[in-house]
This record gives sequence, structure tokens and C-alpha cells, in this order.
Amino acid sequence: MAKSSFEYVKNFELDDKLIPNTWIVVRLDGKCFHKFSDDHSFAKPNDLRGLKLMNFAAYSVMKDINDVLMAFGQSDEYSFVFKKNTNLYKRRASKLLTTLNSKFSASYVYYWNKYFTDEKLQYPPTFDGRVIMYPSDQNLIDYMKWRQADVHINNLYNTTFWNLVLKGNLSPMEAEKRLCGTVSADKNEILYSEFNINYNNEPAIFRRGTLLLRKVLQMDSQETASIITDVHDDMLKDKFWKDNSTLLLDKS
Ligand code: DGT
Ligand code: MG
Ligand code: MG
Ligand code: MG
Ligand code: MG
Repeated sequence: MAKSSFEYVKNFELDDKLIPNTWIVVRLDGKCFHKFSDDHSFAKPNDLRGLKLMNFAAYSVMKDINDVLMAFGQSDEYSFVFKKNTNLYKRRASKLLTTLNSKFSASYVYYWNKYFTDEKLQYPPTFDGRVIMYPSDQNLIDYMKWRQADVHINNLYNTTFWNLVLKGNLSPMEAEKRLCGTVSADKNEILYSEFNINYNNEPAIFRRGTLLLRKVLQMDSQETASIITDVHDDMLKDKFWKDNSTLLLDKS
């Protein structure tokens, strides 16, 4: 077919291919989830239904997009790490980001009722997204550690804050004042001495977030099956990266 005289407009499309041989991370984050979690009566500070829905939406993404190596989720955010050598959509940033975000957001809505059986979805949620490239394995490892350290800092603060408010009968302002300038040890001590809570016994999903990994299962001598599994391991410890030393090696 002859080219139409309009076709030159195609040349206005910019090339947004990401650099080869670098780790590609896509991070999604719920827009105004402070309000969204209030509007849907999320438990404070952690709503297990909400976290499980996030995990299932991320699982749907990984089931659909084989080139996602692993994913890490906490609060209203999820990070997806592509295989280093992925050539999906020729590594075009906008294709990768929009397809992934669309699948995640649609899954979050589609599976809402599976987790929120008594809570009607009031309006469509929005997720923003960004693409980040990390040139070295250490950069990627530090990225994962950064996101998990964020869970720890926020969750320790929020757990202490909400215990002071809900059980300690402080106003939110008083609780904030009480925690101002405290370090981790102080918060652990408040939880232990005033609320009989050993922070280390809090559910791992709250303390560490969720990591989705692909595992190959040996079914019998011939057959293997690839599954997606959720763990709450401590990525801040070197042990995790030693135990999972093959994780970042390209096998495909
Ligand atoms: P953004 O991302 O700039 O549009 O604004 P937000 O409001 O989404 O803020 P962000 O992403 O920094 O923080 C996440 C908010 O979501 C934070 O206010 C707490 C809320 N949230 C997330 N998970 C839970 C949960 O399980 N329970 C409750 N009550 N709130 C949650
Ligand atoms: Mg944000
Ligand atoms: Mg947010
Ligand atoms: Mg967030
Ligand atoms: Mg099309």
C-alpha cells in the first residue's frame, strides 16, 4: 500500500529505548492513598486485605510479563525488576511502564472484591509510575535495600504511633510529639513497656514488605515447573544475597 501523505507525523515519535545491559526497575505508587485508605476504612497502620490485593495485582503482572524477574511491595507501592537482558518492547520505556502500570491498576480493581468482601470500591484508584535504570548489581541490591529499609522505618513509627493513639489514648498530635526525636530503640521500648508488644513478633509482611520471586520446582526427573512465590525475607542482611546468589545471574 502506498504511504499516505500524513504518515510523516510518525517521525515525531521519540525513541525512548533504555540503555542495554542495565537493570530496569519500574516503581508504581498509589496516588493520594492517604485519602484512598481512609475512604475505604483501611486498618491502621496496616491493612492485610490491602497488602494482599497489592501482592495479587503484582502477581498478575508477573504471570503476564515473563521478563519481570522479581517484585517488591510495601504500603501503596510496588517495584518491578526486569531481567537485565530483557528485550521486551525493544526496551522502550513508555511501553514497559504503561503496559505494566495498566495491568497492575486493572488487576487491583478487578480483584478488589476478592480481598475487600465487605468494602465497596468507591472510585477508581490511580497509580503513578516511573522507570529507573541501575548499571550495577550493587546499585540494584542497594535499591532493594532502600525500599525495604523504608518499610522498617515507616512501620516501626506507624505501629508505635497508632498504639499510642488507639490504646494509649493520646491525640494524634500528642503521639507525634511523644515520638519526635526518638530513635528505633526508643520506639521498641515504648511498644514493649507500654503495650506489651515485641516489635520483632509483628507479622513479617508488615515489617519487611513482600518480595515476589520466580522459583523453579523439580516435579520429577524430567519435568520442572516455574512458580511465583512470596517471601518476607530480610534483604538488608548479606545472608539474603548469599542464599540467593543466582538471583541476579542471567540464565536466559
Ligand atoms: P502520593 O503518593 O504522593 O499521591 O500520596 P499518598 O497519600 O499516596 O502518600 P504515600 O504514597 O507517600 O504514602 C502512602 C499512604 O497510604 C500513607 O498515607 C499511608 C497509606 N496507606 C498505605 N497502606 C496502608 C494501610 O495498610 N493502612 C492504612 N491505614 N493506610 C495505608
Ligand atoms: Mg508518593
Ligand atoms: Mg502514594
Ligand atoms: Mg507510597
Ligand atoms: Mg495497538
